[in-house]
Amino acid sequence: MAFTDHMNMPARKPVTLVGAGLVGALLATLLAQRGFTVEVFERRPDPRAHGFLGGRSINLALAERGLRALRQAGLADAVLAQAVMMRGRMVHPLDGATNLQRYGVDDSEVIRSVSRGGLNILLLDAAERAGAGLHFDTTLAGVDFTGGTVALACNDGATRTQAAGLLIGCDGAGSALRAAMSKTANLGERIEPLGHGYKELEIPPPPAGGFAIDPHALHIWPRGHYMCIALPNTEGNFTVTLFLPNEGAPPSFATLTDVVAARDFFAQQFPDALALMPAFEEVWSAHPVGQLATLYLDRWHLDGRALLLGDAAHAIVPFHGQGMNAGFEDAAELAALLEQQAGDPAAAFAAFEDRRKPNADAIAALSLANYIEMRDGVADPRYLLKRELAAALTERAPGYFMSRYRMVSFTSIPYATCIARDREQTALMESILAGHDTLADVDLEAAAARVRATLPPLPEGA
Ligand code: FAD
Ligand code: E1W
Repeated sequence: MAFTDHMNMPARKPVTLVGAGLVGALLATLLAQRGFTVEVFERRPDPRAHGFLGGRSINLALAERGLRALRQAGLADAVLAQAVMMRGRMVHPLDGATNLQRYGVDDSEVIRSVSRGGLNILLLDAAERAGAGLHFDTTLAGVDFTGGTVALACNDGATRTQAAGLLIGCDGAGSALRAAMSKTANLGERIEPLGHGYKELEIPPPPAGGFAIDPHALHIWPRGHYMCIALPNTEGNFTVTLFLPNEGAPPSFATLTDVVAARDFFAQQFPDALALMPAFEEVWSAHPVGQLATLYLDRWHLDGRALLLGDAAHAIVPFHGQGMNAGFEDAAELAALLEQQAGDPAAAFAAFEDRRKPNADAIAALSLANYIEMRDGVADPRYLLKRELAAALTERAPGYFMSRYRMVSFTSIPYATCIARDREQTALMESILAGHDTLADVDLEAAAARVRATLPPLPEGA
């Protein structure tokens, strides 16, 4: 039961948050800003004191959904000040003839490259300013759901037990809270490995300064069953990521048995990128191969006791650059629900799962599909024709036609709605293109009129 009488506010249970990564630090900020008591426990040392130890991708693409959540915390401008704008994808075919494909209609529709470490530090500072208590070098080791306590292991080897508040897990794909919850209830956990891994490399700034390649693009080297991408950093370097099958016919990580084979592979397939990586051997040898998988759960919460969000609830493959964005959307939604239903966390958790789960499933599917689309590079003529028509309809029927990429990246239309809307638009485009091999003999004004007559206006969030 929710009370609105402020003199009789229901006691707000203190929040015990596990994980001070990107999602945990933002959620801590949003909750503390709303007056919640928040204690955060993070396994790693404080990156502000020890230098950032983050693994995985060094740079991340931030899109509208993530930015919107940051705006709610009052942090958007500070983040944008340390981000690099990316206008589109720069495709690098093997013959070296690059071309920039714009993401949006103009520079209001761009994504941003941000440093994971820098963003984490900014968010930790914000959480502390808002009043959250941050405890580093502290690992969640177990939960007693009956007694309502958590076991915390400190780096010095000591373990302490303390009362668990409202337990919220932002502890990533390998979530310890999820493991603890699974001992009490069946969460329906399913992990689907992609079978492909990734290796992070680097293009440093040229000796004369500046950037070695266009800084205002996400670079993609599509090669069929695998690809490289590069995201710019404010310091002039690029984080390059190779995505490649783990096993099987060459090339795969299994067949790149040593750094000589790796250089050989790059010389054959990514000669322009290799030419910009003077320390290729060192970097290749220093960085492990990361694994990619999709995590599905049937349940994200245990009544009003514990809840998972971000990667802990729905880790996805990175090919749409939406994992952090989705996690930030989670954090904003949860903060709003907990504020509205402060006296009834079980109801807030259930509402959160109801609203977010269909959208988590949707972005998981979109991200898997985007790997195929990205690495294929040269698309078939039918696909190109559809893209051409989509561009024409975007111009002629704004408010009614928006490509799936733009809906995902530049709006807050729920991910599941993006898929449904895209299906309707695609069916209509196929009908418009029936019997045509080129746009030359398609009446584009009539096509746009048909779009406006057939489809409802774009949904809320656009
Ligand atoms: P994490 O960032 O994993 O944070 C979890 C935190 O919990 C960590 O700090 C960890 O130390 C801590 N922790 C773990 N266990 C415990 C414990 N037992 N006790 C206490 N603390 C614990 N997303 C995008 O939006 N855009 C991109 O461009 C993008 N690119 C990506 C590229 C790659 C190669 C990969 C792998 C992912 C990419 N992502 C991207 C996804 C993004 O990295 C994740 O979705 C995001 O980091 C999830 O944040 P999180 O806070 O949920 O989890
Ligand atoms: C983005 C790791 C990563 C991050 C991304 C994207 C991609 C491919 C990858 C998807 C995209 C930004 N994408 N780019 N161009 N078309 N789709 O938009 O974040 Cl691999």
